[in-house]
Parts: sequence; structure tokens; C-alpha cells
Amino acid sequence: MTDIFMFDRTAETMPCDDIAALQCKRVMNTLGRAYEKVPHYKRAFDAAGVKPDDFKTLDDLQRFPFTVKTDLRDNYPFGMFAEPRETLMRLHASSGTTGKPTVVGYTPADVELWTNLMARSLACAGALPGDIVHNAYGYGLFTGGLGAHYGAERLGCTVVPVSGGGTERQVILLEDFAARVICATPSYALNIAEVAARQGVDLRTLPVSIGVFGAEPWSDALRGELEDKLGLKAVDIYGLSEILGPGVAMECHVEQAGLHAWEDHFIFETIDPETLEPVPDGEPGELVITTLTKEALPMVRYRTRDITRLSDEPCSCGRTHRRILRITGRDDDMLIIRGVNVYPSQVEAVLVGLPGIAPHYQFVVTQDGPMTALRVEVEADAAMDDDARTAKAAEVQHHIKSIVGVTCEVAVMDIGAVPRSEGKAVRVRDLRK
Ligand code: DLL
Repeated sequence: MTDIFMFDRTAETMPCDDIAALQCKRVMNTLGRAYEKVPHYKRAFDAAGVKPDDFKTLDDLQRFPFTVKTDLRDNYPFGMFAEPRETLMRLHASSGTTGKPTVVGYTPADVELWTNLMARSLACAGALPGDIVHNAYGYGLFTGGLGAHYGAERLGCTVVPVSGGGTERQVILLEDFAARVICATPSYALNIAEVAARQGVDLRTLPVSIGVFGAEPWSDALRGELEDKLGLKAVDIYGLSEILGPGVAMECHVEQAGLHAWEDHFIFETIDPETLEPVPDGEPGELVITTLTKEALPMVRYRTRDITRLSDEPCSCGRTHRRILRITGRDDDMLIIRGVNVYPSQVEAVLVGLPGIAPHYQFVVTQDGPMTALRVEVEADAAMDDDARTAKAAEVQHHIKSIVGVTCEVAVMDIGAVPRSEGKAVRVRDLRK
């Protein structure tokens, strides 16, 4: 790694054994602090009959209880913090579908850690000191905007803190400021590309050449579409508020084949969400993360609900951290339609690139007697008469059935009828409740 970076990059290429030794040392600290400072962890460890001292080797982590989102809700707002509220520098929150938000807190050291990991992540994406970074992640309680902002500044970039929304203006700024890097959700990047086309701006001719896309599931098919429409290299970024925010794992621009999970600061496991037993690398499972260096909000075996696979295939970029393969979706977004498990991103992969269909879609879920029924609303990419629409719907339905294995109704809507996103896309309208 070159030394033009203003943060330490040696950990990215550490030998795997050294990473494991570091994890072992650091996790003892997390377990001890959680047990001593957070009543929830004391109760949970005691109920499971384990003490921090029982941890001797990394395998022992499996003896410790999981933490789940409702633990944060039950201790709302500050009950999970391991440091006094007065010492915190920042609060963020993510809104749930029901009730109170999930609140997370950061000490100055936590913000410093986050900043460095985001700088590391942006460099991994191919960003360089001196680049202009157009940051279209939302600023506010959502961690995307400020997380990318601090990281880009630490990397030595010039940040355009545009946030989400005002899409016409986004296009003007991309053109006038000539950013080399754009940060956005993939669905919002697609929206920007569509608005640019309407404004007569061809984004492919602009200097923007790296897209740092994440915060929601997306498919390799959409990656191809975004690379084509924006004329850039699209890389995936992963993170969640409960663990840090963006910058927990990042795809490298070299292989674009899964996200390097920053194992010097987190331990990653995958489990079967039903049996809670570990699943081997390469098999799909729910991602479970333990923080190693967070002060305010230590997380022990946090069940993310995100379904992915871990890979220890070496990467030609030289980074040694194992990779998280593309996240197919959240366990709680998975639908079971006539016995078939289906995630929105699987259907996205079918739709993108189908002739006559725009890459915008939404699932509408209804109850049909004892069965759950799925209607997939897609959009025509040009005006269509009723006969053409019916034929197109049958074609899309056939593709979904043959590739994803699920039978669903398909509605081909007018251009613009599927809602556009300015942040995380709403992929599912559940009318069952
Ligand atoms: O979405 C943090 C973030 C901001 C990540 C900007 C990347 C870029 P939350 O709002 O707490 O935090 O939502 C976290 O979003 O558990 C996943 O379900 C989903 N998610 C995040 N990144 C990806 C990704 C931010 N690359 C939740 N692929 C996570 C798929 C993702 N899903």
C-alpha cells in the first residue's frame, strides 16, 4: 500500500493468523466491558451461564448469547451504552417499521474509529486523496451521510455534502464540480441517472468514475446497469448503525467480488437463523457481528438478519480480510410464496436488462385465503398498448418462475408509476397487515 494515505493501512494486509490473535485479544476486552458496564449483558451472560473469563479461544465466542434488535428497543434509548451519556459525542438512530427507533451512540474514539474505517473503505473502492466526493447519502440520523463525509475528509478528499433529494440539482453539481466519486444508495443512483437522461446530460461523459453504493440489497445485474448508465465502476459498501454505520465491509475495486469485512475491528460469523448453529464459510447464513473496539456500544454476537456467505478465497488486491459475498436480503424481507423463499433482489436480477422493462420494481404482498400472494409491479420503459402490456407481463412472469422458481402476478405499469427512491428503496408493500 502506498503512503499517500493519512491513516494506517497495515492492518488490511495482516496475515490471517495475526488477525485471529488480535481478535482474540480484543474480544476479551469487549466481553469484559459489556458484562461490567451494561446490565443487559450481565443478565444475558448470567442466564447463559457464561462469564467473560470463560473466553479462552475464538471458538469460545459461540458460548456467549446473541444480541438482537429488540434488546436495543427494550433498553431504549440509552440502556445499552457502556459509557456515560455525557461522554458521548454523537447519537444516530434508524427508524424501524414499528415503534421506537434504534438508538446508537459514539464516544470521540468511536467517531475516530468510524472515520478511519470509512477512509479505509473509500480507498478500497479506489478513491484517492484529492478526489471530489459527491455524497448523496442522507445526512441526519441515518449514518450514511455523516459516515461517508468524515471518511472522505480523512482520506483527503473534497466532499460535496449534497445529501439525498433535489435530484435535478445533483445532476448539475455532478456536471459542474466534476466529482470523481459518487456515494449513494444504488436505487438513488439509478434515479439520478434517469433524471440526468431527462435533463439531456450523459453521465458517462463526466469524470465520475467510482460509485460507492450500499445501504440496501442490490444485484450484480443492477451493478451492470449502473456501470453502464453512469459510466463508472460500481462497488458495494456494507454497514449497519448497530455495529458502526457504513464501513463495516467494503468491496475492492480490483475484483468487485464481495466485501472485505474489517476483521481487525469485528468478528464475523454466519449462522442458520432457525437452529442458530454456525454454518461453514461458503454456505448462506445470517451474518452475526461482534464489535472489538467500540466503546459506547459494544455488541456481542449481534444478529444482523442479513443473509450472506463468508468467503476466505484470497483476493488479488492483497487484502487478507475474509469477504462477505453479496447480501441477498434481510431475513425479515424474505417472503415464502407457495413454499418458495424469495427476496426482492432475486427478482431484481431477473428484471434488469429485460427488453422493454425499466429496472424499477416493487413487491405487493397480499393474503389469498391461507396463502401469501405476490404481485410484482414493474415498469415499461416506453409507451405500451394494453395487448403489449399483457404479453410483456406474461413474459416477465415466465422469467421469474423459471429463474427464481416462484409463481406471481406481474403488472406492467406506466413509465414513472413505480415510486423512485431518494435513499433506501421501499421494495415491499405488505398489504397483509
Ligand atoms: O444502511 C449503513 C450504511 C450507509 C451502509 C451507507 C452502507 C452505505 P442502517 O440504516 O442501520 O445502516 O441499515 C442497515 O441496511 O442490516 C442491511 O439490511 C442493509 N444494508 C446495508 N448495506 C447493505 C449492502 C446503513 N451493501 C441495514 N447490501 C443492514 C445489502 C445492505 N444490504
